Amino acid sequence: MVSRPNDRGMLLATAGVVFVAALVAMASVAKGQTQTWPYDLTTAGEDVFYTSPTSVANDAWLYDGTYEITLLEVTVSYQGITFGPFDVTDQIDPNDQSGEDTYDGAPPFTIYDDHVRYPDEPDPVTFEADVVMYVDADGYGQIAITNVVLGTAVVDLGWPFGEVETQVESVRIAGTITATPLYPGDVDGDHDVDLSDLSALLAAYNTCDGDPLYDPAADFDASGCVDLADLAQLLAYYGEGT
Ligand SMILES: [Ca+2]
Ligand SMILES: [Ca+2]
Ligand SMILES: [Ca+2]
Repeated sequence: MVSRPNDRGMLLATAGVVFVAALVAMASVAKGQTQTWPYDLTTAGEDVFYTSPTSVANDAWLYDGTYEITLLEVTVSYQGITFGPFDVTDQIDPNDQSGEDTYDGAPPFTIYDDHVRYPDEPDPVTFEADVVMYVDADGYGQIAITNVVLGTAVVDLGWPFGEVETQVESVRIAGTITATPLYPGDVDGDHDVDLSDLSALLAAYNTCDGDPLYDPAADFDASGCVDLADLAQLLAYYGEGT
């Protein structure tokens, strides 16, 4: 007996392929309000923590998250005298200085989680710590810098000391974290993907910009037409937020 794939199965199989492309360009996905959290933390060897003063909506099923380090400063000591702060921002590996990605909701989700060591082994350590940046379940941005090790750094202190090995006394790190809630598949903007959204998309199905029934809210990838790519995205997220 030959089994024949039904139409729905075919559609979903096709949708799965198109979905990958749809994810790449979610140009007109419903978005919540972006939260931008500036942080400015200094450690003299102790663990330091940051909690954002505001929260991002925690009901989304996808988030755009970024982090950026805009300032890295160190103070050092030599023979009991403190020097600095020295701006060493330009010594951050560009790959570590900023990052952007999308994260599955609902929160919590982690934006950055790494064991930082500068410089790399086997050089003697200047700064070492576990750094975690995340959005907690309530939508607040959190940073934890723990297991801090302040080591030594060769610094040119000028006359009369010249270039000497100093002890790192404190490290200051400042920058921003941002989080934007995304509601892909939500046509009517009520933060779920249900039958109303499907109906709205189907009402605009196979229309393009200029057609009376074209609905830009259903054209998730902003391709100018409401088509299979958009339907695929809606189906991929169907039931979210309900
Ligand atoms: Ca909806
Ligand atoms: Ca709804
Ligand atoms: Ca489209």
